[in-house]
Amino acid sequence: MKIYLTTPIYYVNAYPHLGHAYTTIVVDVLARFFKLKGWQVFFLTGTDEHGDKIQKTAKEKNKTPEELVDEISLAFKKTWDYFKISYNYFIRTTSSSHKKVVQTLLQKLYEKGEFYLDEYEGYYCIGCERFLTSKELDEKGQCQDHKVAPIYVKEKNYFFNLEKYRNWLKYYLLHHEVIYPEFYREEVLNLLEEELPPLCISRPKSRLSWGIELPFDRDYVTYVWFDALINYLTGIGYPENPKWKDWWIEAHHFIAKDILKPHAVYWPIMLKAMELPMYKKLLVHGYWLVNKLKMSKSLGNIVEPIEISEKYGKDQLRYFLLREMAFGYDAEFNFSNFVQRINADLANDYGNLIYRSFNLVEKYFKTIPEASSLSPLDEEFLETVKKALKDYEKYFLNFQFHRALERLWQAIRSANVYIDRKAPWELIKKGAKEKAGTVLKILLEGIKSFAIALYPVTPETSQIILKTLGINLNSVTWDMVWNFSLLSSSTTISKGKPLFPRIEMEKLSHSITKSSTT
Ligand code: ME8
Repeated sequence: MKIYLTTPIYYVNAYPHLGHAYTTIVVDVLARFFKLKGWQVFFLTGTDEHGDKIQKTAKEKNKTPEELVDEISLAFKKTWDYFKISYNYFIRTTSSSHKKVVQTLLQKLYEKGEFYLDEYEGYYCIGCERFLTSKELDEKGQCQDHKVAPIYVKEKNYFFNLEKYRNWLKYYLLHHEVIYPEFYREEVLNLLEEELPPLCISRPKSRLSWGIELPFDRDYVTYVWFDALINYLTGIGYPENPKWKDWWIEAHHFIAKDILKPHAVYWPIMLKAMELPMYKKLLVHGYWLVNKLKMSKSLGNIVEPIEISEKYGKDQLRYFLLREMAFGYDAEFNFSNFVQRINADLANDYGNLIYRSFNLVEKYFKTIPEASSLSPLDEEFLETVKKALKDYEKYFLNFQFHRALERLWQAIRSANVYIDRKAPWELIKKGAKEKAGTVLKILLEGIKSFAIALYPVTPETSQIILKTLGINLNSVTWDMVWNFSLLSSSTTISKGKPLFPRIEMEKLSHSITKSSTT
């Protein structure tokens, strides 16, 4: 089995914030999950480096566009490397390989007669890097996402007739489950009820020089979205690498709802016009909000992902992001939610289970005990864990991460109930050491299954847990979650330090910063 996973390529006009980290972490979690399941994974991320927005920011910062894009692209790469994001390739749209692909495809479309020259006037939002329709403006006539009035632009440009493909796209989306969650598909189908305005695919060099030159008219550069979307093809070696198509038909694009239209309307139509197959899925999540407003560089209410991870842990942040946001919907980021989740789920439920199980084994057995015959309560507990793991897997395959984690936590909590009901420390006091050993062996097997299942979400702590249990991460596969007689009795257990220390409320200092722009 193969899967091709992509994040958006992020604009390099500002440093990465928690919103970017969320999409990238979600894709990383899935890449790790599918690899555990033995799938071949190609994971692409990168930076979007052309366009008005970049040229404008460079000017404001007294830098050349080249200086700005090199600096911020590196900051994105460093951030993903800090989070040990398992991407296969980091694409930059200023690379010569990407420029070549864009120009080849533009030439092809031009020769097919897909572009025409026309005079255009309209309202352009630099934040969105696209013309907005009147319906997309708020009551003050401003862009709803960026809260600024779009600028009026009138110029001669090349256009692409989207309308020609509207009925094809409508039919395609109605008959294929491409967009998830479903309500975004509905949103796109609604959009397709009305005539699509032509897409302006060029910018005159006299106004914008920072872009890829149109191969058929050197007075123009390519519209940044036309350039950016093509990264998904360049990233898998299109057209030279013969394997590109095998990956392409398995393409899963992860985005937030801000860029639904370019991905669900422009991109499918571009592919159709280029006579290339459609991608497989578009997975759309909501916004991280701060006080009900979208976290964004333009609004200056951003949370720094590295800063928060340095303070509270990378796995803690990954868990929080995946557990707190219902994929598709908006979620509010605030420190009280963050601390509550970490303390309740990670420190109390999961961390305590591990610490006390390891502690009891270290104290009374030193090595992993053997299980003797299982009681109905032991069997029942293992059954609970198996069922939760089945659901966890199912929810993961449906991209419902918060549900998956919620379900797994039911099993983690029942492990805590099981240990309390069985009270192995009492059994030892009563001289029933063999029975106590069985309980602890079952618990350690359960913990092993939790650690494997959670490896995609909390890779660093899972690795520590599995190492303590004598399992080498490189040999781990998803199927091991079902095996409850996996652990070797020759493994010596040492309890180590608590993996998820409680966060004390009074120590809390929050890091919502004013602005992330350079
Ligand atoms: O749009 N909540 O780049 P971009 C959740 N270059 N996710 C968020 C977020 C928030 N508050 N803020 C940002 C672009 N994101 C184009 C994409 S792709 C061919 C070109 C994430 O830097 C989310 O993934 O504005 C969103 O779609 C993306 O960052 C936008 O990043």
